[in-house]
Amino acid sequence: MNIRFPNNDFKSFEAPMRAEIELTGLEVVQGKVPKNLEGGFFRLIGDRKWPAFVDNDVFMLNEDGMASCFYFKDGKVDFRMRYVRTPRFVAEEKAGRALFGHYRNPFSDDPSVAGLSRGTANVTMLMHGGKLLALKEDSPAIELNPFTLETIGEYDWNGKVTAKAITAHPKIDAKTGELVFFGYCAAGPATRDIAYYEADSEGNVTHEAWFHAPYTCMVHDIMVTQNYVVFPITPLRHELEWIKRSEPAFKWDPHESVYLGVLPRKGRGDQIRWFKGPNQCHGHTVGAYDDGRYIYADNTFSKRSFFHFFPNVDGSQFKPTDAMPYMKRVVIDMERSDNSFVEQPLFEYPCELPRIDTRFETLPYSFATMNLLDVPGQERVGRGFQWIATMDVNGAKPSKILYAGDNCSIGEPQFVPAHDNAAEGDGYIMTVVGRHEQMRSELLILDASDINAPPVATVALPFRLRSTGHGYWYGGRQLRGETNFPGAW
Ligand code: V55
Ligand code: FE
Repeated sequence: MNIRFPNNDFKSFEAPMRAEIELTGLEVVQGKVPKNLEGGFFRLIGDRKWPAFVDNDVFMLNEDGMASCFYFKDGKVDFRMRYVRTPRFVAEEKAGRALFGHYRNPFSDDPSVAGLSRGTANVTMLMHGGKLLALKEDSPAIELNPFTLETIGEYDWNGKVTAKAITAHPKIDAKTGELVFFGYCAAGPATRDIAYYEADSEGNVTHEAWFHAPYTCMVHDIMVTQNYVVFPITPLRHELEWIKRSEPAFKWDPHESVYLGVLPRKGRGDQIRWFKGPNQCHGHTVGAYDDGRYIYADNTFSKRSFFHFFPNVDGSQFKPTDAMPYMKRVVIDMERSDNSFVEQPLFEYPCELPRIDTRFETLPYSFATMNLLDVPGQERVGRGFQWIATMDVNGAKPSKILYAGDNCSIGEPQFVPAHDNAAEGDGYIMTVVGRHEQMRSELLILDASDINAPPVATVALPFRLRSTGHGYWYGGRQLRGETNFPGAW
């Protein structure tokens, strides 16, 4: 068989790497790596090992997960990158070709893999309860060794998690160290069932609740506060009939409403309250908190789905600019009886991949970072983002924007505190820059208070890393399972 990737986005800087890498002692080409940083900056990269056997694959969501990590100790940085051995990867490796077909469509698979998990483990890497998990919202979690990135296998919290799929965006309660997580399509492909779980700071599941969404859709992220969990139901709809008819598994519905399902933390499924709002698409959560009565939940929203390859349900055309996400604050008044919510704009430019200082997850916060999609007067080239920004969601400090440079892409910023007791936003930003002309990538360590200052350190890789979504810093004590609280080491 001739191994050949189609000539679409799988080319040039974004061509699949298909190679696993172990490189100790990365070159620091500028500045100095702070000595007290001990831990790992993990990024889960999608990287297809075998070309698709179906046409028009939604390549960007359907690539094999490649776990990567920059390991920090004593001012030195090592790098490791390994495929996640999902059941799917193992089966395809044995066959020497792709066996799984279209994104989220089990009917398009080779009959030899019927019933096997379709998960690609390509979205986020979570460290909680001493376990490193590679997550993808359509399948069970996969446990990895946090130091070698070797795959241990599927993880179901000692049999306590029966949902067939687990979100890639759990939240860790910064006050209690509890893990708040869920699965949608939890009873199987395209089901309306959502399962909500909490685990204590040791990783033991302490709560489970099930309920039905108003309609089946992609539920990519959640908003979690000290007292509430908010599930965003957004009209990127998902129907079993479409899958059976070999149509796209997801379609944008321009007429359906957004529902925000609010449960008290550790509440029962029948306690869910649905707040309803106008048609738009929920992206990622920034941060969220509550004061007992009001829930403040900051998110990105676009007029329609960010994923341009998912068509409108009625076949109607849409404007590409409608897919541009903007950051907004949703305010839910739990004492209001009409089940509506209000929204306030938070930032002027289109942006995605928002993050916060994770020591403030579920708590009142100010500092946020993100990638920008567009800055007036500049053109976006290539696949990756070209800017990162820092901002104060309360407007107390001016926002800052860093341009990665011509022919460069820049990844999701990750805040790392300067030390465990540092004030909110006092520390570093780690982000990977792709230098497309040189076909190489660099890890930038920036001063979080001034991302435009010369980097604290620039760590060079002698190869390129493909653009990816999410990256997470876990300190050394977290990696060793000694704590679940985020910190510098
Ligand atoms: C997202 C990413 C996915 C996916 C569903 O960013 C949603 C959103 C890379 O895979 O399967
Ligand atoms: Fe995401």
